Amino acid sequence: MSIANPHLVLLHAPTVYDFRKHPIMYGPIADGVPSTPLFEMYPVGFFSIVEHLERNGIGVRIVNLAVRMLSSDSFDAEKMIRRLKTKAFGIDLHWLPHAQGSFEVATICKRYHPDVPVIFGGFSATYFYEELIHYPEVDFILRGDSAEVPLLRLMKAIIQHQQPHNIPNLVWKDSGGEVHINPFTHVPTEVNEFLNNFVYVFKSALKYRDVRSLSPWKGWSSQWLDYPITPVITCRGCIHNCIFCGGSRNALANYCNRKKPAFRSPELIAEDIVKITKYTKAPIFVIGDLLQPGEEYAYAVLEGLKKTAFKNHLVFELFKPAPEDYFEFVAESVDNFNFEISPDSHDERIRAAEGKRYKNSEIEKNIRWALDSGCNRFDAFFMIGLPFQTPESVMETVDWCGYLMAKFGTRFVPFILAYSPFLDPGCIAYENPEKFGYKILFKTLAEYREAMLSPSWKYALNYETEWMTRDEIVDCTYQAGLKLNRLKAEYGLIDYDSFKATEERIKLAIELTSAIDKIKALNDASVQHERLMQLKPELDTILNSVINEKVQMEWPAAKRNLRIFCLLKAAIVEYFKRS
Ligand code: B12
Repeated sequence: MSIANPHLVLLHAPTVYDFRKHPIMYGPIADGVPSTPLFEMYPVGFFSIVEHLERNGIGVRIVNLAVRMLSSDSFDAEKMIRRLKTKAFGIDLHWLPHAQGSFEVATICKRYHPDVPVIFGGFSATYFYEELIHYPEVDFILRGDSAEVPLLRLMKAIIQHQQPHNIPNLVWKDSGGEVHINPFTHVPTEVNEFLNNFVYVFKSALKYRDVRSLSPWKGWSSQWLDYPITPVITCRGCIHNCIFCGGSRNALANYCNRKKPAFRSPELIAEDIVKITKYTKAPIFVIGDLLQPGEEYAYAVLEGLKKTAFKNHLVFELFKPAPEDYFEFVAESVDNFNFEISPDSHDERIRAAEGKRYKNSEIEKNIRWALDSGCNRFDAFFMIGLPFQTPESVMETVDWCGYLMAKFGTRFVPFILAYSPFLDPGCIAYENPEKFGYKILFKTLAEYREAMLSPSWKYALNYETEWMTRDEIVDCTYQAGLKLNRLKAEYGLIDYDSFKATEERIKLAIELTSAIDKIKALNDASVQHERLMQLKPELDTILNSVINEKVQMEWPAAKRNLRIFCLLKAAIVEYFKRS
C-alpha cells in the first residue's frame, strides 16, 4: 500500500533553529513544564485541528521537528522538509519563544517549496499579525484561539485554487502581494464538537507511517510510553484577570476577540477523561479550574466521573481557594487525585497587585482539606518578577514554603520560578507597563527573534520591574532555587542525590552566567562567538533543567502506562472507518 501525501503538514519548530549550533544558556525558562527550553511540545490544539480536518477529508500530518532534532544529533530537519510533499505547511507561532525557530522553519519551507503556501497560527501569530504578514515567507495567518473551522475552509480554498476572501479571521496576501485582513468574527462560544483525545493523531501516524514525528515531547519510545500525561482541555479563555497572563480575560478579549470563555459541557469532560483512561494508566491533567463556571459545573463533571472506576491520577487546578466540600466531593468521585494552585507570593499585597485576591489562611485551609480528603499531592507554584516584589521578598516566599512543608509534610510540593523568558504580549501588565511598575524591553517580533539568540536568558528577558533589574531577577532566581532545594532536602521531599545534583547545576549556572557576562563585554564579535562556542558543551549539560528537576514535577503513576494496543486498535478502527 503506498503512503498518501497529506494535504497539510503541521510543523512544530524548536524555539531556536538550529539550537545544536548556537551557544545559549536558556536557564530555568522551562523548569515549570515537561519540555526543555526548546519548548518541543506542540500546541494541544493540534489534536483538534487534526481531528476536525481529517473528519472532513483533509489529510493532516504532524511533524514535530523540535522533538526529532532533540532526539538525534544527526536528524537533518532541512532534508526532511525538502522531502515532504503537501499542499500547505502550517507552522505554530503560539508561544512567543518560538519567534526565531518558527520563522527559520518557514524560511526552509519556502527554500524548497516556493509554491507551497505557509500558514501561521497560534496566540503570538495572532498578536503580531501585522508585522508577521509582511515577511515574504508567510502567506496566511489564522488569528484566534479556535482555528479548526476556518482552517478547514482555507485548506479547501487552497486545494481548489480559490481566493479566500470570505474566510473569517484570515490575514493573507494575494498573488500580487497585497495584504488582506478578513473580519475577525469566528470566536466560538461552544467547543463541544472538538474532540479531546489523541486517537486521530495516532490514526494520522499510521496513515503517514511516522510515529516518531508526532511525539509531543522527547523520548516517544521510552519516556512518553512510561509517562504519557494527557491534558483534558475544559475551556477556551478564562474568567480571571491575572495581570501577567496572555490567556487572561482581558488579554484574550483584546487580541483574540474572545469576550467570554467557552466551556466544554461537563458531561463531555467526564467522558473525555473516562475515554483516556482506556488508553493510559498515566495521570490526566484537567486544564482549567472546574470551579470557574461555578460549583454546579464542577459537581456535574465529578458526578460523571463517579460512574466509572479507574485508577489514573487526576490533577485538578485551583485558580483560587475552593470550599471544603469540594475536596470531599472530589474524594468521593475519584480514587486518586492531586491539586495545584499558584499563590505566586507569600505576600498578600503582591498577590492582590497581580490580580489574585485571596489570603494565606485560605491557602492553608485548602491544603489541609485536600490532604485530609486523601489528595496524593498538592503542588504550589511561586513566581519571581511581580509588582512590589524585591529579592528580599522572594526569599521570604521561600521561607514560607519551608513553613508549609514543615506543617503539611511531603505531600505538599512547592516550586519557585521566574516569569520567563517573556512577559506575555497582550497581558494586562504588558499593555500597561507603567501602571504596574514594568518596563518592557522588546516590542517587535524582529526583536523577539533576536532576543532568543541571546547567549544567556538574562539578555532574553523582555522586562524588568521597578523593584528588580534583569540582573536581580536572574540572581534571585538562582538564590531562591538554592534555598528551596535545601529546604526540600531538609523536609524529606527529595533525597540527597537529587539535592546535590540540583545544587551543582545551579552553581554551574551561576558560574556560566558571569562567564557569559564577561564574554559579552568583549568588543570583537568573532572572539565572542569563539569563546561562547567553547562554553557550549557545559551549557548543554544544563539544558534540561536548572533549579528544578523535571522528575519532581511528575505526578504519581505506575510504569508502562500507555496501553499501546488499545490505542492502536482504536486508531486502526478509525483508519478503516474514514480512510
Ligand atoms: C494548557 C496550557 C499549557 C499546557 C499545555 C501546552 C500545550 N501543549 O498546548 C502547559 C502547562 C504544558 C503549557 C506550557 C507553556 N505555556 Co501555556 N498555556 C496553557 C493555557 C492555560 C491553555 C491553552 C489551551 O488550553 N488551549 C486550547 C487548545 C485547544 O488550543 P491551542 O493549543 O491554543 O490551539 C489552538 C489555537 O491556538 C490555534 N493554533 C495553535 N497553533 C496553530 C498552528 C496553526 C498553523 C494554526 C492555523 C492554528 C494554530 O488553533 C488551535 C486549535 O483551535 C494557556 C492560557 C489560555 N487561557 O489560553 C497558556 C498559554 C498559551 N501558555 C503560555 C506560555 C508562555 C507557556 C510556556 C512557554 C511557559 C513556560 N515558560 O514554560 C510553556 C510552553 C510549553 C511548550 N511548548 O513546550 C502563554 C502564551 C503567551 C505567549 N504568547 O507566548 C499562555 C497564553 C498563558 C500562560 N502564560 O501560561 N501551557
